[in-house]
Amino acid sequence: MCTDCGCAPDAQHDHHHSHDDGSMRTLRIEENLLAKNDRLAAANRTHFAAHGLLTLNLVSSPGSGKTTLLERTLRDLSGRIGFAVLEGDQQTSNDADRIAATGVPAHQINTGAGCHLDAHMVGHGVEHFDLDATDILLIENVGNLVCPAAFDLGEDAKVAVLSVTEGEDKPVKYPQMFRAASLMIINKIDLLPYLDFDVEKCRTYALQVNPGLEIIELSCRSGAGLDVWYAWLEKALAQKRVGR
Ligand SMILES: Nc1nc2c(ncn2[C@@H]2O[C@H](COP(=O)(O)OP(=O)(O)O)[C@@H](O)[C@H]2O)c(=O)[nH]1
Ligand SMILES: [Mg+2]
Repeated sequence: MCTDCGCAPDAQHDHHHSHDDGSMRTLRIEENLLAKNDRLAAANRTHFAAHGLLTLNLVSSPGSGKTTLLERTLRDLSGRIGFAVLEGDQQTSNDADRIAATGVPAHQINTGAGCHLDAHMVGHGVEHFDLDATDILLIENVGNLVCPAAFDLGEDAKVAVLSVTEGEDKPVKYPQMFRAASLMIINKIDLLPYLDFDVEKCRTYALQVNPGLEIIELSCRSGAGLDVWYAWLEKALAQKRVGR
């Protein structure tokens, strides 16, 4: 179990320790923590729905290109879609500064020792935005393929970003994250000629853990595939508007 955040333990871990009183107590605290988060996430979802927001939670390991993808997206689309961005990192406001440079409202949340954003942080984070002027709320989670999978923030969908420098086996090594995601973006495809990353194998692994997963290959550097990502965003926003 992750002692830092109390994220969902695996069944094997439970079994090994379920006879130990201390571990049972830890497990209960962890269940309470997740139940509390789920309640706050539900409140966020209601709040976001009242403002007609499409909310996406971007998750990945550090360095996959989440902030770069957001920068490109905002530069290309913010003329006709209202965005707001919440940035999660343990320390620094580097990413919020990068987003603010595009002219889009951005707010940084520093989690300190924490390895993920939670619904409470996000609920307060959006107090910095005019949600009536916002169509899409983008949340960049703390770089980590484990804990953010367990914490619902009230988003419509998780978008997992995997860069080709990370190896094609990550979806099967970190299945909870790729199971929780609706879309997987394979980023940095401009680097494919220099690597032995097998895109087809990556797709197969990802669909093995989540058969309904949508997959987009792109490069924030060359711009290849960005049109497909933009079309995905526009479609998700249109579906959200129909549901209003
Ligand atoms: N070659 C290449 N580098 C990229 C691409 N996207 C992002 N990067 C680089 O990857 C590094 C990490 O990007 P960043 O957006 O900070 O990742 P984050 O930690 O997921 O937010 C930076 O040096 C980016 O310039 C890409 O498509 N191709
Ligand atoms: Mg970042």
